[in-house]
Amino acid sequence: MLSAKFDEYKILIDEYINNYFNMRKSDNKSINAFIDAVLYSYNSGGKRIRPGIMLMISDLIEIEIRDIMPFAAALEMIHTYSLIHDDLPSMDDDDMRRGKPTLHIKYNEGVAVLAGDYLLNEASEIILDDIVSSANTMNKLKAFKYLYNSSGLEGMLGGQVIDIEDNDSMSKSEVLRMYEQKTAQLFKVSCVIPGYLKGLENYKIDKLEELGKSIGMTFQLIDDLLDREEDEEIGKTTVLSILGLDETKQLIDDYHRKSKALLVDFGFENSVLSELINSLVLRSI
Ligand code: GRG
Repeated sequence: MLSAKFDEYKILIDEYINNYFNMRKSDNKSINAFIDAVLYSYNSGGKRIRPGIMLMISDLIEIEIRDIMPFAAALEMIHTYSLIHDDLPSMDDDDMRRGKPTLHIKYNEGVAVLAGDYLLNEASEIILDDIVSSANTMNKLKAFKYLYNSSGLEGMLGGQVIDIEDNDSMSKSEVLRMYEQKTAQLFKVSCVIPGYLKGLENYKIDKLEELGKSIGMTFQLIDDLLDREEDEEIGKTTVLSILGLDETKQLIDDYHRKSKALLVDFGFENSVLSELINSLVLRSI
């Protein structure tokens, strides 16, 4: 069980995003119905791990909540868009997510495609609105660039491009690279953006990036362990199918140890972030 502090972060994020989208409603019924569809997807039970980590690190290095919130919201918007598009018939073709009908099932494919586009668009607008009206412009622009680089071809989107290819013949390093792009890159964003906003030196940014990678890889490898039977049935190539159970567990252990060592480096070992990393490994959240 995570401490109540994580729930407080979740509540902050959810209030902020719901408020943001509700403010976008107008006197146009179709637009309002579309925003409700986006909110259906957003409010369908996500864990908010990525923005949660961002807020935890911000607290630890003393970033004001009002400065980090647009970035935390943008990150969760991009994550939500990726899940909506990933569920589409042309991608993973999933009817259910988080125990509820996916957006294209509840509404239709057109709404789901546009909802993903809209979330990606809004993620940049929410940050730009903040940048034009606040100080610390250069650090915020660096953070903005990092977010979009991470969600694009060199990050999540590129990982998805590789994943939808016929990937039967992938080597261990190729699958790990694909995981790093598709999953770990957004965890790097969670860790690195507070560092940019604080104006930390490059070597500390690099360490935060390593921390994000270790958390993200741990998260994805455990996801593979949990989905093992299902993936075997459909013959999906994963790290497990390439490395086998023992080596995958060893890899999880290595990444977990690495993230704990990095937490010690930063003096974050007795934090809610440390609890979160442990509970990811135990999958108790
Ligand atoms: C469509 C450009 C594009 C990319 C999609 C992230 C992704 C790429 C697809 C999602 C499918 C998937 C299994 C990704 C691996 C990462 C993962 C396990 C995502 C689910 O993250 P959680 O558990 O989701 O944090 P919740 O439901 O808690 O928000």
